[in-house]
Amino acid sequence: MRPRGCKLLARAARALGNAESSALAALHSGSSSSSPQGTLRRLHTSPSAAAEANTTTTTPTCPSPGDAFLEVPGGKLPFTSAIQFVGGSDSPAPTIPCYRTIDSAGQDVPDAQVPYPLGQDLALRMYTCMARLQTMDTLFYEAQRQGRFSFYLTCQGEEATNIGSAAGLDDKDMVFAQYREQGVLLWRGYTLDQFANQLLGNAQEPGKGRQMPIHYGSPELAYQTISSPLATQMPHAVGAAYAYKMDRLPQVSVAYFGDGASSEGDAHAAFNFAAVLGAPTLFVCRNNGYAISTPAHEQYKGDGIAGRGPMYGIPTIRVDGGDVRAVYNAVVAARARALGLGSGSGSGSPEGSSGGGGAPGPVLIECMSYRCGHHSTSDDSTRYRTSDEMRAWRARDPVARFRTWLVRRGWWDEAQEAVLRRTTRVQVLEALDAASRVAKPPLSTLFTDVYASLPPHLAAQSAQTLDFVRRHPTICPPDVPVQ
Ligand SMILES: Cc1ncc(C[n+]2csc(CCOP(=O)(O)OP(=O)(O)O)c2C)c(N)n1
Ligand SMILES: [Mg+2]
Repeated sequence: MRPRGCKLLARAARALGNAESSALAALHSGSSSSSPQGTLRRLHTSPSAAAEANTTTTTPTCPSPGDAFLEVPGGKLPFTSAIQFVGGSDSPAPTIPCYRTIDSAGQDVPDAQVPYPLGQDLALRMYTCMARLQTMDTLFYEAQRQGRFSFYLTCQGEEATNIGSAAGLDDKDMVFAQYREQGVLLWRGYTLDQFANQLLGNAQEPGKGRQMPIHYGSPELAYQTISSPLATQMPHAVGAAYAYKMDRLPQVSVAYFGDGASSEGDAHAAFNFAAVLGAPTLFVCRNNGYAISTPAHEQYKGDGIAGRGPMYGIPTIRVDGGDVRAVYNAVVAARARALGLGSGSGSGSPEGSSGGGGAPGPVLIECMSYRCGHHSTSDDSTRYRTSDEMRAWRARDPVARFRTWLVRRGWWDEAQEAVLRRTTRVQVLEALDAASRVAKPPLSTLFTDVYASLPPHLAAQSAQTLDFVRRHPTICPPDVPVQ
């Protein structure tokens, strides 16, 4: 633990109990000059007095055990005689560097650590999923603009973060996503029909249209339903991870969150609980530079989100979120760490321990990227950022970058690209058409599925609503059956 000045001493004094507390109080009142902790008293004197005291006070050569450290319930604190503030502009910590393995031209970064290399099959599976995700996002976005459903948001610019992280997980690891992680679902096998059904809120959608579009959820794919209020998923993820730990299950939970969500109190509570409980949660921050119109530099001081990890006692890594191989490697390594299987940075299979062992606990991964699209279909980002900035980032398209890497290896070519894009386009359009032909859930389902049987007050509300709609038939959209 590090000294944090007088405030901490005061807290420590309270924690230590009466005897030590009065001794510390004496220190601060200046009634003790013989103790080495007399140095603390000098913190409260003027600089010249302190200089004088320095010449007259003798430092004991062999301090008694109680004077070597300040022993507090949380550990041992070394003393200092200097007024030294840490952090902020007084002593900024060095910027945490960004781990990458493929450069912006799609070439291997020389000497990059790649403990979990991508074989051809895995690399191609990851790439096709990224490209399908990009095409799906583009078409769903356009369909929303045509008025076919009410809301959409893309993850353009963050495809590598979505797919690299999803591929690094075990498919049973419980995902608590924010909302811009549709690639994780796609990776796990959520079909285009399921996406389209959810977006249109039809009767085939398990949520029966009671959630906004993009609020996907799938128990079969270990993907908790999206919750609109930011960061609420983060403490839930910690709870799930703690349950895994208590049940001795070899799973982690994954909390995805944005740079904006990280300002919520829930994010801080989640970090602290996870660290203290040793809960195997992977905190995957998608730092895409914006929280709607709020740029990252107005969101936080300090070294981004990664800078917070060590303060909570959480092993942390910052990754180039546009480099899918870097994200994958970081997540596989982090998963091993979280499960107490060692440092995770050694060689080995994703499932295997890299040796060493250790206590389970959370890991924080900050993926640096850029939100290439508008926040959502309700936003126009040209109002708050320049077209030059957007153009520069779109030129760094993570999908194109990985494609170049694959082409260099002879694993992919233009003809394959054209087929993939064309078939995905057809499949997305077919899924949209099919979903549009499915009836909407009956209005009566508005009241079901919370209780096993409808309690009297909800039964009364249901009857009243249905009666009202029958008397005013135009009030309900024509494609929504009443019963
Ligand atoms: C508690 C809460 N406050 C505000 C909002 C409104 N809101 C929705 S998305 C968003 C921005 C979130 O930004 P970030 O976490 O960086 O995610 P990104 O959209 O960039 O992926 C805000 C402020 C909300 N949904 N919940
Ligand atoms: Mg953001």
